[in-house]
Amino acid sequence: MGFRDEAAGHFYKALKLRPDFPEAKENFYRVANWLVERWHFLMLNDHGRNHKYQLAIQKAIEGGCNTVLDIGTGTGILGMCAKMAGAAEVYVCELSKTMYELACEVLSANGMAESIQIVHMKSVDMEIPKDIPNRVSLVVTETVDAGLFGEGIIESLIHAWKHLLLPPPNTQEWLSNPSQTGRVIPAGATVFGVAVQCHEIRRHHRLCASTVGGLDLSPVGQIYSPVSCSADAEDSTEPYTTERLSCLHGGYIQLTQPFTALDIDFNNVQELEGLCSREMTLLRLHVNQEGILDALAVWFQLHLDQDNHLSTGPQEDTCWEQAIYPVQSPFNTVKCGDELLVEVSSKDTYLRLCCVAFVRDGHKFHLDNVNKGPPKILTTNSEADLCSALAGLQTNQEKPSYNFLLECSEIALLNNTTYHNSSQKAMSKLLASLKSTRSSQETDPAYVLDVSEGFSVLSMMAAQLGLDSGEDQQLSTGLVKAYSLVEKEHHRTMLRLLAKGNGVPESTLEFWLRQMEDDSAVLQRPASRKLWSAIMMDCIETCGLIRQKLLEKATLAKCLLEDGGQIFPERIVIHGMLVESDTLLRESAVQGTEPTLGFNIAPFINQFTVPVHMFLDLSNLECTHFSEPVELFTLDLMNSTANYTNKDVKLQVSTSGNVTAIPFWYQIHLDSELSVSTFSEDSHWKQAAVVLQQPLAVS
Ligand code: 44T
Repeated sequence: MGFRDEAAGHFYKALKLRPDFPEAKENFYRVANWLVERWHFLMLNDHGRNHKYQLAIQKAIEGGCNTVLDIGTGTGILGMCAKMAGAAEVYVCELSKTMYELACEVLSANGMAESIQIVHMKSVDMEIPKDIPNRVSLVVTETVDAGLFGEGIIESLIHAWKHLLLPPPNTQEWLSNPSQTGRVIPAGATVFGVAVQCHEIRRHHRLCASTVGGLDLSPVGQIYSPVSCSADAEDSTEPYTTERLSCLHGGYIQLTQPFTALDIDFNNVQELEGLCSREMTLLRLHVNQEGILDALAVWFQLHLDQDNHLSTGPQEDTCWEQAIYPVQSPFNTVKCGDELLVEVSSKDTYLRLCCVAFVRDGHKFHLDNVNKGPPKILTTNSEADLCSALAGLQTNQEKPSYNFLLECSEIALLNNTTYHNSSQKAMSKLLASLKSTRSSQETDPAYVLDVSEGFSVLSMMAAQLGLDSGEDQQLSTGLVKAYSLVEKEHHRTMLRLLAKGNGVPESTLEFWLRQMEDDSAVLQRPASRKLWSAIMMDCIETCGLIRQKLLEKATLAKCLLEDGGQIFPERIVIHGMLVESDTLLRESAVQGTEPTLGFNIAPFINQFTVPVHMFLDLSNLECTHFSEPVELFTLDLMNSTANYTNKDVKLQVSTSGNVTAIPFWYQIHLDSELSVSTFSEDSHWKQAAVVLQQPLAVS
């Protein structure tokens, strides 16, 4: 519900009461991941970056800036740099409660609690003299994300120039008092971009297959990801995701030369204001490589001062990710010699890059802009939208066109053909076996329940299988009656459209409300003496962890199965291996015993170390393997009463070195023959890893 601090507090208490209680531990880790984002560790471990900021700050203070405000201080590091460099007055502000409290501890531990004044607020709410006594001569800040402006640096700096900073040199105010000038570190930035083809990006933002598990997907129309490049100012959606391009599975191909998208001077308030008010600029890019236009990738150079620069480029050896602006237009094959038209704008918090058209042989082809004009996107629970979509279904219009917004992970799920095709096979085997054991007079359909927590078409797939195998066509419901717990109204609409388009009668699929208070009530098919023929569960979360309460649910599900009925999957085998990975270490804790830029920070932020990493892409993790993958554990969903407390696994070490982590993933056994891995080419699941508290030397 968003009450993260409170949640963390309660889980922490629970953990204090019973340190080995696994649910409390897991929940605490999950919130700790939000409270202190993992990039804090990356940044503090990035000595190159820390050192350049330190040099720039020292130089500014030696050059006469002696009052300093650090906006978004995090652990307090830049503020402490300023104090050490000799600034007379240092103020720091931080809007996150957890980070503010952490910074207070760090300042005390470094003996600067008295000499640095810290406020828990957003810089744009600060006033003089309420929050700081006077205007300052230097603002330092690293409130930049992969897309540069996403943390609100433009708004913060406009406000700072108007209310918190001394005037810049060569202005009216300055002329009246030339000894007092203000400036900002970083002084400015240059933003670069490149158009790329990248399958890994594509499969998270657009549908790549026309059928999955035997279902024709075309009846749902266009599917879009929420990451949209619309240049509309009112649009508040995030226009980009982030990726480390150099680490993307399958790599990427540049379709253009890298180009400069924007140059911005943070010391020029008119320029900052101009950025927010001005219309977009149109860039023309020359395509020099034929390919599929999947995204624009964006990075930047941060000019701390004239001598010190930081780059977040894909070639750079840093912790930075690049901003990815996916191109979602259905027409997206570009050829050498084409010209791409890209709109660059920044009216709200975000820098937006939008591929609007390409020019080929003198003809201009517009790339569909998702958020402009019709067709309409169905994303909300708006009754009106849904009614009109369904009404469109009833009439025999030629080809009604709908747009649906799905999460990136939901799109990747639909693109996971292996998973759906295997599930279809497993289901069809079960239906065949049920049919052979049932008496011929029996007319009841097979009852199939899909308890997936997110979007799922498995119920539809089962319903369609019922039709295919049903020679007995007078049965209006087919041989399968499917129930889905899919909750979101637009998901349901999509399933209804799929049903209609795939010839599945409406009565064959039913939706159920998930009842919050009582799980057991959900699973009990009301008013029926019959039991479930199949219960389908999505056991693994996209992040790579097993769903909470999985075995409890499986136990319950088992009791509600008819004779010969089945839970899908029947079994999950957890695989893992021993590795050494510096990347994982750098993301989990401040490393080494050396103080960070001479400051004592590590012990404080490291309290938020979480030993389990989620959302990993193992196929691209830089690491040394010390063993083959081995089976660690089996969860038997058809016999969930087995005892799962502890197990030792012996494995053979293949190389000498220090084991620092154990990545793990799952083989999902749908039945005794069919299985899919969560660590495969088209997996929509990410992987996870346990990072050891101490490296383990092996030989
Ligand atoms: N992410 C970069 C770092 N704040 C962004 O609460 C870098 C992205 C990144 N406080 C991969 C790697 C990396 N007033 O604690 C945060 C935040 C705070 C403010 C007061 C304000 N106006 C603001 C704005 C932000 O500043 C801190 C840092 S901001 C984010 C840094 C390794 N992908």
